[in-house]
Amino acid sequence: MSVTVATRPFDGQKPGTSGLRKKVKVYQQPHYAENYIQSIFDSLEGFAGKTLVVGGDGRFYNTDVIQTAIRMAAANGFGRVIVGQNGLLSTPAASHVIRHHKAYGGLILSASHNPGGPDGDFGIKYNMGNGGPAPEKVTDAVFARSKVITAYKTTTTPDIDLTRTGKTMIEGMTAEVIDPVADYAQLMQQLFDFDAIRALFKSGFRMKFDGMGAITGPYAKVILEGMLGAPQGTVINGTPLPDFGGHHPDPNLVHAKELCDTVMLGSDFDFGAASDGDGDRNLIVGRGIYVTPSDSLAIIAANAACASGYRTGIAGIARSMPTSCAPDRVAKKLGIACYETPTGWKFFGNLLDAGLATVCGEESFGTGSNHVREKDGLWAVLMWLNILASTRKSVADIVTAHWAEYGRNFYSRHDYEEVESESANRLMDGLRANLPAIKAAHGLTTADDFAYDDPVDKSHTSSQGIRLVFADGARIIYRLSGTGTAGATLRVYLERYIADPALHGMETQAALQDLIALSRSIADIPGHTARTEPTVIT
Ligand code: VG1
Ligand code: CO
Repeated sequence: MSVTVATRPFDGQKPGTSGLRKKVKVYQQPHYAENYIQSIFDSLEGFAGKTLVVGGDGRFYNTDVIQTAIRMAAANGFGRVIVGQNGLLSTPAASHVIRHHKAYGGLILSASHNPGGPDGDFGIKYNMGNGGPAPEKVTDAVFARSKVITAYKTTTTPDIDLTRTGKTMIEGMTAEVIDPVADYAQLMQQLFDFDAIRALFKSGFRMKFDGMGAITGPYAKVILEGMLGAPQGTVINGTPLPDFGGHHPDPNLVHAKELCDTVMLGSDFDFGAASDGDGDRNLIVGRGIYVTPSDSLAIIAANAACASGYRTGIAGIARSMPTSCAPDRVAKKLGIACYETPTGWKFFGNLLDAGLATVCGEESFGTGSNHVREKDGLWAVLMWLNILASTRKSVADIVTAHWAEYGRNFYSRHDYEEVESESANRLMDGLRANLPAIKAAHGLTTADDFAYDDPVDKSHTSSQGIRLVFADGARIIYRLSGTGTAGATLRVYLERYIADPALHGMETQAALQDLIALSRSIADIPGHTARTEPTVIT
């Protein structure tokens, strides 16, 4: 039976960079998830009888909210819900399922790289019929609705069985449980030369893939060990666990240290990769080398034609503003455009839909293409495998040859996590107020607060990060994170371009030393945050 439940608004249901992320404890308050889901449905039109995709990264509280979402979809008039078996769907797989099954949209339950478990984080994100994150006009409407909501619709039906694939009827709506991997694996097979990659593994090539106890394990096992013939055991931490086995599922040098140490410092493996909580990020390492996500995007763009799905070339590249300018150099050489967008995958959707960009990326370990409308961790890994299989070169050789051809953009991000929100805001306000003085004092070519005009829908987005650009092209960028759930995180992005190959072997932090010192003094980071060192350096 459908019922209407009276409720009262919660404060702060404002979606951030990627959906509404809060502590699990916040989400566990009665009506909290329901209010937010109803606010989403109330902000949409014309979905009666249509299909909604629902899935998540398997973290604690995932299946509870999935059952709630299914009941609410039925009561709100959707005709069908497609849900991943056991409530699982990686973010890129969910994006593909939405597109493949021509769904109206989808709910993705994840807090991505944030830790999980009863004391961890949870999140809900709405994706549109193109498979991509809802644009700001939709997320703004959802937030506005959440402030005035008085009731939500649900049903009194029991939980459905998520453990078996098949169909169940709920109040006239079909709930269809599907294999979360099958559609996605098939898509990957269309994009990449699986025969060439199989031959690479046959020749003795060895890799490790770290699923970090999160969603990508089942996908990696089916594709790498199953379809591509990588040895059993290639995938480590491959079972999705509610608390990610205690891992912080953020694939970077700090949180994927074991993998990095094994592959980069050892001699047994040619290639290493990892993915995050919801499967949209990727880390790429080779023997003796770590590939920055910005370089990875540039290298993928330069070599995309190795893969069958991209053989005819790419139409354009898009990168988020703080991502290094390495991809711009590739775009220039290819004679195609490189778009600079604000942080967050939602800004790539229009460029991909309009065919202006084919590959996109962010410095935060996110890379992807027009095959879905999310960043895609395994896609990047398969693209690298395809490049390695076609060229039969090592990761280090590919990267150093790329630098020799284009020059090297030394790049690092310094995060100051969980600083007091007020101090972080004061720091940013201080920078904003002093931009002309900072520009004059350091002879900068640009000192501004980044704003973006979408070339497709003409929407305008402001306050996307303070940009300081030096005469030689070096950059310091300051942003506050929009995905955290405790205090504020100040992100400082540092970049310097060096053309001379004789200097490309320098250690990154050493190459950026003076910029690092300037980043701290210009913004008075110690004064505002009482921190002298960042908490995480990537
Ligand atoms: C971070 C990254 C951003 C990414 C976002 C979502 O956002 O910087 O590039 O798109 O996370 O990624 P912020 O606002 O904290 O800097 V995911 O994999 O957490 O969905
Ligand atoms: Co993610």
